[in-house]
Amino acid sequence: MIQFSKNFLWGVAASAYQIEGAWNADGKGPSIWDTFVRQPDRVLNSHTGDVACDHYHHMEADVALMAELGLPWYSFTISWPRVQPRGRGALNPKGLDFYDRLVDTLLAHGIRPKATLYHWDLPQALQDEGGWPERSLTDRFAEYARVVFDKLADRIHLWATFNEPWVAAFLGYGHGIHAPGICNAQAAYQAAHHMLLAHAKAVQIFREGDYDGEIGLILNLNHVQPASNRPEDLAATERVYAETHSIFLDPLIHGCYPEAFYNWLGPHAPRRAAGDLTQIHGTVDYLGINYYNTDTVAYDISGGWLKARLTPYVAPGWGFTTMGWGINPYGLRARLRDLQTRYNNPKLYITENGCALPDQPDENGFVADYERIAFLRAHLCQMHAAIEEGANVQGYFVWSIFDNLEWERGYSQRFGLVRVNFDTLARIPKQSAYWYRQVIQHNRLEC
Ligand code: PNW
Repeated sequence: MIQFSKNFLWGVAASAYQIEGAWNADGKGPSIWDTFVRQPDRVLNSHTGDVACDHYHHMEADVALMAELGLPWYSFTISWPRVQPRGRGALNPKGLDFYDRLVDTLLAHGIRPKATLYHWDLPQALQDEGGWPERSLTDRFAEYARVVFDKLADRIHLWATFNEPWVAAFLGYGHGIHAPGICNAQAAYQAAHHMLLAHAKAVQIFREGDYDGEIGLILNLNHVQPASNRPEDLAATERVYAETHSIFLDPLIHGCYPEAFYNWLGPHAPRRAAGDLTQIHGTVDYLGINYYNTDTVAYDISGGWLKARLTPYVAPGWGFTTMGWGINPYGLRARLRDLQTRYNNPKLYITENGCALPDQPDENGFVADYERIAFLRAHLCQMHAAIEEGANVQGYFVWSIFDNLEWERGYSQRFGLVRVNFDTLARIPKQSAYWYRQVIQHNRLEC
């Protein structure tokens, strides 16, 4: 039996583009995802987020359902083009009002809000100016952050600037898998650097504005392990670690850049202005960690600019999720221990953890997802073991409350604790939702 501390935060997470729908309602401007999903063959089955779960129009009922499921915290993200349709200047009062009502509805149901400013849906108008490789976007982001803080920070006290800047920069600008679909290594590193700088500017506004609460950054830190002890495999693993961890964590926490890695990258390394580092250093009150899977890394001369080949690692007795990701609960513990030793034991929240599985609904649409329960239980047990070993983890959020649009994979992946029928938009809690309610209620579980 493992027991969590009295103040441990329990919640669920979702993101704007993946659930809201209402893509052009009430004055919302287009985002790079609205553009991307309309281009041929970018998204599986040409699925779009035009409707998604239509959370925008079901918000009140959705919050009532969260309350029924006993959820103390809800982590959502704000769509920049809903608030500021062109990414600068004029605000869209109806867009801001949606988040205002969401926060009030959550609080009225006794659910605490956690908000993220950027989960990949950049206003298209800013992409037309060059997108994240353009340094001027850092000031646009800071302006947007101030607007949102002014409206909502009286009631939201837990903030994140960016969700997974690695994904936004590298899948968006480096590999072209996500919007805006650009393949340019230098652009990706430049975008990542600008996201860090934009983060720092927003945090400065938050701190100087004397808003009450914590602000941090969310990173996807999957576990990576070398395929062997051969020096070339160790070096390849270190490069993957550098791209996913060090380029963000070294400046944020140690106040330095991973220079050896940037030298190795040569022309792909980002341009940095004097003073950027000072501005970025020390700008997280906490780190959000999204953990899903583990990869084994081998040196491979054909392995892209990192010269690395990643193979999913599956822990003994486990298998793959429908994403093709290897399940490895021990990887979560290893990640947390690594942050403890390499990055001064920062305050952490697990801001996403969960799995996409081949859910089989019965004739009533009910899913008895015991595999998802096993996945979540095992990860909670490993997280708890890391806490016992000294990792400073203060909360945990399941990805996700609802089945939703899994980006380039469309609706083919089901991550929810609640099943969504995308024809009728009916929501039906799965077995895992009831299991999670019990865990939260008792604040403990059997490992
Ligand atoms: C995260 N990768 O995405 C996101 O924050 C969510 O929006 C998403 O639905 C969830 O995880 C499940 O995929 C990731 O390629 C996407 O390493 C891709 C990667 C990692 C995280």
